[in-house]
Amino acid sequence: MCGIVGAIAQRNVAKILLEGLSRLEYRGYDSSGVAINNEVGVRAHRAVGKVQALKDKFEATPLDGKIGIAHTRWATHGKPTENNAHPHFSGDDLAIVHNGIIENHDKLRNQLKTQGYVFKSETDTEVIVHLIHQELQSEPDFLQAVKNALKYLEGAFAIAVTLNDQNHRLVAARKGSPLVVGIGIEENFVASDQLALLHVTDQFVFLEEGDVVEVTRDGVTIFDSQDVIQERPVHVFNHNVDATDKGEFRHYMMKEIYEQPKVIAACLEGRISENKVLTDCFGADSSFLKNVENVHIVACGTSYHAGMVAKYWIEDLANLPCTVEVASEYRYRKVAVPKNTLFLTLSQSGETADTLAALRKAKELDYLTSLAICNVPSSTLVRESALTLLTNAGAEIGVASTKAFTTQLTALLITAIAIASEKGALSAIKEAELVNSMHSLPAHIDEALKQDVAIKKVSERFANKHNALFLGRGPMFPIALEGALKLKEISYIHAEAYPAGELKHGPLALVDEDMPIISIVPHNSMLDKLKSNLQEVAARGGELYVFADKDAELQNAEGVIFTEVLKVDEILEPIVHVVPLQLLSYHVAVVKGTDVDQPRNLAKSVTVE
Ligand code: HGA
Repeated sequence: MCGIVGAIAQRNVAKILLEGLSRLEYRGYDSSGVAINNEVGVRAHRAVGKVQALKDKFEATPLDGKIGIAHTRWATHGKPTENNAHPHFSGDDLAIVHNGIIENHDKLRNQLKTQGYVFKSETDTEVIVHLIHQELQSEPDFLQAVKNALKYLEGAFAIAVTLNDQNHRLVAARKGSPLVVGIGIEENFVASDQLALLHVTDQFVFLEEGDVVEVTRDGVTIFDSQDVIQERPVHVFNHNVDATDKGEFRHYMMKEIYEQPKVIAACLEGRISENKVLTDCFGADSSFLKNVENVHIVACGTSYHAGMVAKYWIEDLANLPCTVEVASEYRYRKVAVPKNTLFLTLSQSGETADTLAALRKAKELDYLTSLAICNVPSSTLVRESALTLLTNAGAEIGVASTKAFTTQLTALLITAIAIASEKGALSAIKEAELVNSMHSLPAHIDEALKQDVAIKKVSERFANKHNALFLGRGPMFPIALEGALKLKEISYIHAEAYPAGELKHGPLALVDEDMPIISIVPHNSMLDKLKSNLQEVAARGGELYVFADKDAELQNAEGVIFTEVLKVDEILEPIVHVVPLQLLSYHVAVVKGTDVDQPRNLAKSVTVE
């Protein structure tokens, strides 16, 4: 989603801002812009499309100055046009960039219009800059004028603002959208996430809800939601230099698919011994594991699919009822909370707006405790949850989530086993068996990746397809959902997933020779049932793509395009068998020539509702 970068330095900030925007590209956006202040005034460039288009403008007409703000926009209010791209201005001197949605923008726009303000864009953002301008008419202090204006805003925002006769400071604020401060040497920065600033600093302060910050070259002053000055801890980011580098790979997505053995090992590290889950991985107080009687999982998108797999594990291993719900639904309904229910959220970024809102709602309800399974230690979700299990996947840049998903599954399996064990639902022998299996996960994924070439070949058959149907049973049904989501996200093929048993209740009507049906057929107790479902498809001329192990004896079945997958313990099947589907969607997207890492209309960290 939208990305913000702001900088104040003793050197020209143009390059810093443009590099920051490039580093935010992974979040998904449709246009970008920069405003830079100097003695002459504020000048801006804005461009639709890639950041490169903005860089081209800088090439043609360089801007320079020692303070500036920059933005990648993912349009929510108003089309992705140059006119709607940020920064937005009030008068000639006051500039703003904004991430979020101002919910009462209509009302504010009408009020401002009656006071003579002329709007140049269709964005909700423009009301903020005019409100600040209006405050400046009676409040000469820039910082105070921003604080005053924020009081009128409803909704979510992170903003950075500059005023040209105040070039010694920029003002930024956050409420509902992420913002970090980067601390440099005689230069300081703000950005939507720390990745945007790793080229200039490794020291960060994470702003809290309601914070307003004044950033000068020499320091940073943070005011909390009560307008009290706060010292917040400085975190040193121990980043992996490779995180924003594609290495030998053509796309981040492929790099991240191939990182899975390594990051799953990192996710398991310190969480399991030879034959047990180490319950202190949830923090000092793991008493919830014994006391939990129900689990509510709330998440969005791919994380929601991970939650759906976990439901099978939690009910099967721990014999506890578990519900899984998308956060945007959960947050707006009346929820009945049974006694001793664990509230479990899943989010790669930990900044997903709906998931955060769901957590805040849950904290008002009578839950046992809240646990976040998340990839970003400094995220709002982690900071606001009582307990955390980090997935340790490292920075995920590709919009289509891959390694974040398989590490979430790994963390969820750890959680399910820990609960089952502490509740006495799992014998020590069974726990040892499961944990032993988990130790072989990285090696299994390595093995699964060896099918890359075969899957690439299969993908060529999808070049002219417009639809696809994924089928799965049991915990492989959410994996079918995830396979369909991956395919639609990056190749724009309309894809749906069904529990295989639902086929004849509707989707069978779609099956003809143009409809590819993709099915992962693990060698488990559902094999024979699934084989019957596949017969139903074959009988209607559907093109069947089957991913199964040798023993499933489907390699020579009529009308079947067979890809062999590894035979693994049943509990690991969802984690291992999603890999061929990730590879399939990747190669189909490459065949179709789409933008794999930044698919159209999508954003990585969904920080707006
Ligand atoms: N509402 C603003 C900013 C959108 C945003 O934050 N997207 O992530 C706009 O539409 O310009």
